[in-house]
Amino acid sequence: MADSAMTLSEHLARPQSSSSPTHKSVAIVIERFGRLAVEIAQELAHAALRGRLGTVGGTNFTGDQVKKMDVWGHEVAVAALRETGVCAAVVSEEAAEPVEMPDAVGPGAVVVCTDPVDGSSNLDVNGSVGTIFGVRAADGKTPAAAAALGPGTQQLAAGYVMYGPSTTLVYTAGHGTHGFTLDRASGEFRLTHPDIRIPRRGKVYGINEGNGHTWHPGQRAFVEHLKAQDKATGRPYSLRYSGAMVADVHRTLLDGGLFMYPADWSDPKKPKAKLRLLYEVAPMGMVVEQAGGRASTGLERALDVVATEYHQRASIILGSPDDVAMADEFYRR
Ligand code: AFP
Repeated sequence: MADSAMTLSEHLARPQSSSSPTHKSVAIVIERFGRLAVEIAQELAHAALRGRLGTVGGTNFTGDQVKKMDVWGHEVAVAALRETGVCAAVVSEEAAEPVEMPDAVGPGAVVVCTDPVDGSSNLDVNGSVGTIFGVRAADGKTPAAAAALGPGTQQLAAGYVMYGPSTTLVYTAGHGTHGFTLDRASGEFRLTHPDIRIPRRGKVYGINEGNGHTWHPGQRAFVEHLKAQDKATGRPYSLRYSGAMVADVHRTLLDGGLFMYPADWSDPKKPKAKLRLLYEVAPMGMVVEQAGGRASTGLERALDVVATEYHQRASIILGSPDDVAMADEFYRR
């Protein structure tokens, strides 16, 4: 990486970006996520030394075990977004109700949906975790968070940070998907992956196959198809799964293939998804689409799923466009 590579702040200030108040707010929020990521990366690196691993005891309102880093991540993320002065509400994985920020009003105000520390079951084993965010325009109504409800197509921007061997920030504001790597010496994110284009087809699929018995028949048949041997069509695909959506989506974005978390169809009248629509499925769907990929639930485009609740769940099949199209075909059979 050249030291001269563009910084995240420079990239966000490019002249081709719109100069409307809302777009300025989007740039402020993404830039703030960059600075927050430096803080989170530092804390993750020292969590074992500072007694920050493990659970706080008990589960959150969605029934997940709450890790100490989840709580800490939520608090620093909310404080950081409040400080921007442009964020009117935050929908966070760790709070049952959105956090309203009435001081941020005006034409450029935005609403942010985030999972500050996603994949937290990886924390205690020093695996990769991430931060995911989606940004929407506040519509001036009260409560401001209600602007987060609606389809994912309403997102102005989305992105994630991956805390792995290096800290990587990937974002889209609707003009392609761009990746930055943290230069730890200067604390700056520098552009290392400009205008990411996902391969049309991949050779890898990522899914929690232990849940196979609960899947929709089309999903089961599709995974069997990926595992079948056929040299001409590049099968079998290899399986890679980390347990942290950010790490699995990042690999898929760069190398192609699929990341999938299908719903549990044990009761076909009430399919139950696991991942959260507002701060997992919709942001990642936008990032992948802006890189030329596709994101589907198997039954519809993921970005068309309308959120009616803040912590709504949705299934996801995202990745290389030809691979996702093939998955959709299996669901239609
Ligand atoms: P946690 O933050 O509770 O670890 O959940 C992570 C996650 O929402 C997503 O990042 C992973 O892809 C997915 O769950 C992993 O779920 P399984 O452990 O059920 O495979």
